Amino acid sequence: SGSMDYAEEMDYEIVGIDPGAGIMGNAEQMMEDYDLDEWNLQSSSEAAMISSLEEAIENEEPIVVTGWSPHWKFISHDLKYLDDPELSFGEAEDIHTLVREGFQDDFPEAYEILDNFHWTAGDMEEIMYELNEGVDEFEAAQNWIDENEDVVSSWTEGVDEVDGDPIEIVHGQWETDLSSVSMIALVLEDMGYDVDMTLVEANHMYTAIANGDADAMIGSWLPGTHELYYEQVEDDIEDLGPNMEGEAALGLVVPEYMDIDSIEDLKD
Ligand code: PBE
Repeated sequence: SGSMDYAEEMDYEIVGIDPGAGIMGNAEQMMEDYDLDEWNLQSSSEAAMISSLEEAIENEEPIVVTGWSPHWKFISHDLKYLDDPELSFGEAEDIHTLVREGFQDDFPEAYEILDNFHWTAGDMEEIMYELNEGVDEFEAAQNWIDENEDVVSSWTEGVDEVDGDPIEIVHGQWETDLSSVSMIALVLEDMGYDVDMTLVEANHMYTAIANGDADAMIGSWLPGTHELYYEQVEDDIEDLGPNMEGEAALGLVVPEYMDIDSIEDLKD
């Protein structure tokens, strides 16, 4: 069959990202759910996944990657998610803001801003798109802030400025996180905070906040992607709820020109 040819052309390889990412756990579950015994999930990084994807597109070759939204790859390329009838990758998700216990007492103004912080996938993609164009993350984030003063002031209105208080935000290496964290760091710095952004592995974002080593994270993908990480620290953190609602998604992503529509089609 056609999909069998694809499988051989792809060496039965699904191109993943960093091993600690939640989506890699979903992808392993997916391989069990669909009995894809012959397939391998190749771990790499977001950057390596993107270059494999772009190389395949260049040559109109088949490729299957672990992909997610919001992400600029859907703006720059004609891509589709494969249907996932077993819901191995879950359904549409929210992205939550989490803070450490005691953060509100120590930094009430920052707490209020983070509690108010709420935006859309379209907003995040505006920053991501510029990152992809080679714009520095802080410049891209500042451009978004300048164009969305009304949104930003709805988070900061009535909140007092502070004088250099230090805040540490932990984040993952994905461009999704880089875009949002650069933006919120600039907003908090404009309010007088001294913000430190620390890049860590996905599970360490959660433990850092639970043990008080870090103050906040704004990239908690729930209820599915980070479920295991979240459950382990749930009682030791404060969840400020979604900063983006129902617009985050993940799954297997392929170029539009591929003649398959469902993960089940990889099985043949
Ligand atoms: N992601 C992007 C991350 C969360 C944000 C979907 C690649 C993951 O843990 O899988």
